[in-house]
Amino acid sequence: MKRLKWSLFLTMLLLLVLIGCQTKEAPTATPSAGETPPPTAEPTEPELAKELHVFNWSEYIDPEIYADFEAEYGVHIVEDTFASNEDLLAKLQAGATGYDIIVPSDYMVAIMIELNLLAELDYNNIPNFGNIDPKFQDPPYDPGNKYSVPYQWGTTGIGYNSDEFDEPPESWAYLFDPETASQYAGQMSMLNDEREAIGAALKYLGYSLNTISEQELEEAKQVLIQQKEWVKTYDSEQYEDLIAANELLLAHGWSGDFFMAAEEDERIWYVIPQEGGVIWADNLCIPKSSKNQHTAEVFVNYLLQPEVGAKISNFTWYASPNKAAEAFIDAEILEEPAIYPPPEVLEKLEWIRDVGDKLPLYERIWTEIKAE
Ligand code: N2P
Repeated sequence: MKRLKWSLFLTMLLLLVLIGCQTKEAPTATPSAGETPPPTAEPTEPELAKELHVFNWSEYIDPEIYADFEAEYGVHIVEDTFASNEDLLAKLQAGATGYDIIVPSDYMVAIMIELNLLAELDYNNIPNFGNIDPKFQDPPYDPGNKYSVPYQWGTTGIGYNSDEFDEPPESWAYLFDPETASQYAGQMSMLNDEREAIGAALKYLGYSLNTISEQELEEAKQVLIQQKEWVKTYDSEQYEDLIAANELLLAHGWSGDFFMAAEEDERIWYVIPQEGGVIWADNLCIPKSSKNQHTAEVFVNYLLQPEVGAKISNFTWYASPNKAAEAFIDAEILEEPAIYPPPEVLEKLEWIRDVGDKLPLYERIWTEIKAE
């Protein structure tokens, strides 16, 4: 009898435990029922933040990825956008603390490391880092990838309305040479970006876009001031739409933005000037001020899955540093030489570098150009 009572008690206890389990919220760190778990290893720490704040360039991720991540992990993503590395830095330096993920370019990663603004990454939470092409690992701007994971890479050149050109505008002269550029007066735009705009003028003059020569920078300044007469707008976020709207014929801009717009309007195309342009890589970083470093790392690891990496490039039309993603990236993108340039073109491209204590020279020139 005693034994019967005891086993009845145990059965009740078991039932209670089972009921308790069912009413408890589904754990957020595991895929929901019915979904196939991602193929690669998952970080194991349990507690995830409810919300993650991403500070990104505009139109730089397929919004479905945020929704998919939320469905799988229960973490809602809030995105805010910036238009230049300098804007991003200014925001952080002004004390913006709410961001968990930011996307600075190469040279800006170096500056932010120097300024102690970035958190060191815990790679135990980012096992998918191994998917990154070794060519993009251990970059000079962040040796050992202590603070940054490459996100997308691309080039800076000239986008145009191909209906209006017999030949592609394959030279910076289309933007700067008085005889050529004046034909497009009021129909061209320049990136609203200090290093990019000054860099383009330096390239046109045959100089390095990282020059620290005051003489060369002064020449670049004169070229940009003269060009103001023909420039309709300095813009980094909608130049491709302005071509589509027939407001611009030429725009200084980033490769993928034009190709993305070309999906809707096939007149739009992009060319890397023969004098050479800029090659850049944007990176996922976690500001030191983030209170959700673990969740941010889980998100970075999520983005590094092959299919997710491909989904990013299939949306942005930028090249991926994720080697494992290539199997899922559209052939149209992988085979486009203006997105994945051949070696002889790559050779002519230059990275923007941190110019250290010469930066105020660039800043002063940019302010003077804009103030003219
Ligand atoms: C995306 C802008 C790409 C960022 N719209 C260039 N670093």
